[in-house]
Amino acid sequence: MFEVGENADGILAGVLFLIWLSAAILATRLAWRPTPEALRKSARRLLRLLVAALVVLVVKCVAIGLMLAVDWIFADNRVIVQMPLLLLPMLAVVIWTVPGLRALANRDDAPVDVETRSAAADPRFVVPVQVTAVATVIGVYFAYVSRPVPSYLDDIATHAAPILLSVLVLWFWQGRRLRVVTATDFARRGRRASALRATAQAAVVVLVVAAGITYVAQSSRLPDRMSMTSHDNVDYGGGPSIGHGGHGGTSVDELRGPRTGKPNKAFTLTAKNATVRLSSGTEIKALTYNGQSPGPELRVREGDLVEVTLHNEIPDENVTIHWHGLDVPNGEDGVAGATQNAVEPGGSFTYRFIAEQVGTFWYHTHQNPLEAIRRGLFGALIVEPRDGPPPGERDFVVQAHEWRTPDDNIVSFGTSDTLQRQEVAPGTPVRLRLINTDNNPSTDSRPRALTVNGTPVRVAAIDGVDVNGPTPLTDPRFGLATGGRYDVTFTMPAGPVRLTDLANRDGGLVLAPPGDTSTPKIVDDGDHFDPLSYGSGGSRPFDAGSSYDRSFTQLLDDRLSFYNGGLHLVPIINGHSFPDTPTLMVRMDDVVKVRIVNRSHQNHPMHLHGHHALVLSRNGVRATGSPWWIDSLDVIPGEIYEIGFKADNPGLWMDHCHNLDHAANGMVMHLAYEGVTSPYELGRGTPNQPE
Ligand SMILES: [Cu+2]
Repeated sequence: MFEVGENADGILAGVLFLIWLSAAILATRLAWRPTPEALRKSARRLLRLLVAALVVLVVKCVAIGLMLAVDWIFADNRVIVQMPLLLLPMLAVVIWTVPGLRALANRDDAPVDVETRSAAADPRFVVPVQVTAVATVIGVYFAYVSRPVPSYLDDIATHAAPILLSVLVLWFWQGRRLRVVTATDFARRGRRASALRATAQAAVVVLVVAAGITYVAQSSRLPDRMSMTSHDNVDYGGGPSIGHGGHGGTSVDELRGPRTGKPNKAFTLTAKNATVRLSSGTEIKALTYNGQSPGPELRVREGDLVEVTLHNEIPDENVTIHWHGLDVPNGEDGVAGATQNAVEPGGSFTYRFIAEQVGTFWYHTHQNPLEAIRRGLFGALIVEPRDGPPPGERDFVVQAHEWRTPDDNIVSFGTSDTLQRQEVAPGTPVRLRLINTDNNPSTDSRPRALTVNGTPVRVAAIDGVDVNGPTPLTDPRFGLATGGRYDVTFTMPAGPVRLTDLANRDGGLVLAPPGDTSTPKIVDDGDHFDPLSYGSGGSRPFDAGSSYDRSFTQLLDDRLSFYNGGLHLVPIINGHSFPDTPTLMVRMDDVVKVRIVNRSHQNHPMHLHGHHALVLSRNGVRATGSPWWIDSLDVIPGEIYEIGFKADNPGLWMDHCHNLDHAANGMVMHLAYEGVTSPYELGRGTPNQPE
C-alpha cells in the first residue's frame, strides 16, 4: 500500500505541475486576449484547469492517505512540509482569482476595454495562479529530489523561501504588465521586441540552471581522503554523548584475533585473475580466490583457531576478505579503509580468528565490492559444530549468484547456470546451505526468490543461527536477502527434490535417489516463508517492550541527485549519503534498538558488521516465532523493522546496504564504539574503496 501511495504521489506531483503551469500561462495571457470571445474562452479554459487541479489534489490526498495508513512516518513530510506549501497558494487562488475569473468567463460580447484588461492583469488576480505553479515545481522537487527528513523545520524554510520570493518577483513583474496593458499606446507595442527579450531571458535562465547543475555535480565529488571516524553527524541514540575516537583511544589494530598459537585450520587464498567456465559453457573473465569462483569452501569446526593468509596477484585490483556474518574481532573484519589497508598487488595480509558461531557464512572482498564480488571474489565459510555435523548428513552449499556478461545477467548456483543433478539415497538427512551472494537485478533488486519442491522442508538456521522448533513447509517460497543465508533441511524422500532460483527456471539443483531421472515441477505460488512467526520457543534476551540504552532510527529514502559526480537515484539514510550519514555511537555493553524505516522505492538488505541483531517487530507486529537473529535483513519499501542487539564487540563497524549499487552510492554508515579509532583512510587518494 505504501508503494502504491508513494508512486502515485510522485506522478501526481508531476501532473499538478503540468496543470498549474498551463493555468499560469493562460492566466498571464488573459489580459492580452484580443476579442471578447477569445477572452471568454480563455477564462473558461482556465476555470476547467482549476477544477482538474482540484480533482488531482484530492487523488493526491488519497495517495498520501494510503501511506499514512501504513504509518505516520511514511508521509509525515507530506503533511508537514509539502501540502501546506501547495494548499496556501491554492487557497489564494480560490479567494482572489476564482471570483474575477468567473466574471470573465460569463462576460458578454462588449468590447474588451481598459477596465477589463486591468482586472485581468491585476497582480492580485494573476499572481496566486503563478505562485501556485511555482509551488508545484517545489512539489516536484520535494517528490524526487529533496525528500525531507525530521525535524522538517529547515525543510519548511528551504521549500517556502523560493515560493515567497516568487510572490515578490511576480507581483513586481505583473505590476509592470498591468501598466503596459492599460497604457494608451498598448495596441501599438511591437511583438518583435518582446519576443527578443523573452529569448534573452530564457537564455539567461538556461545558463544559470546549467551552471548550477555543473556546480552541484562537481561539489558532490567525494574528497580524495576521508576518515571513517571524523564525521560530524554523530547519533547517540538518546543515550549519553561519548567520545568518538580522538587521542588515547583504542585503535582497530589492537582489536585483532589471537596473534599467537598454532591454528587448527590454516588456509591460503590468493586473489588472481582467472577464466571461470559456467556449466552452460559460458566463460567469465573473473576475479577469483585461488583461480576459482566461488572461492575454495572454507570448512572449520566450532572453536577452531582459523588462519587465512591472503595474497594478491591481481595486477590492477586491491583486495581484502570480509567474513560475512561471522562476528570476528574488529581488526579481522576486512573492511578496506576502516579495519585495514586493502592488500595491493603483490601484498599479503593474515587473518586470525576463533570460529565461535556454528553455521553458514561466506567471505568476500570488501574493496571495490560492487565490481569485485560480482566478478567472483567470494566463497563459502562453513562452521560445523564442535562434535561434527549430524551423522550421515549431506550438505550442499548453494551460492546464488548473478554473473555479468556484456549482454546478459546469468543467474546461477555457483558456476551452475543449468540444471544440476546429485544422487542422494532416500532416508539421508540433507542440509541445503543457501547463500545469496548478490543483489538481484534480474528481479528488480527484490530478494532472491527460491523454491524447494518435492518434499516438505524446515528452515533450520537463518544467518548462521539455529531456528528453534522449525515446522515443515510445503512448497515454500523463500525471499533471501542479499548476503543472507538459510539452512534448509529435510530427510531425503523416495522421489526427487528440486531447488530453483525463480530468476532461472532452467537452472537449479535436483537431488534424486539413485536411478531416478525424474524432475519435480516448479511450484512458484507457494506460501512466502516469513521468519517473523516461524518456529517456536527459545529465549530472547530483549524484546520490543524492553528498555534500551540507545535507540536509533534509520530513515531510508532515495532521491534523484548527484553522488560523487554522477546523477543517480541516490539512497539516503536520515537524509544523507556517506560520508555525511550518521554514525551510531555506542558504549560497550549497551543494549541497542534500531528502527529501520524504508520510505524509498527500493529494497535495502541492511547488513550490520560484527553483530547479530534480534528482530523485535515488523510494522508494529511483534516477532512471535523462534528468536530471529539476523546479520542481513531485507527491508522492503513500506516496512518498518525494529531490531535489537547487544554492543559486545568493540570496534568501528560498517552498517550498510548489501545491494552493492546502493552502497557504492553512499548507503553506508557505521557503528562506532566509544574510544575506538582507526588509522586508515579511504578515498581516491588511498588504496581503500570499501564500497
Ligand atoms: Cu539498498
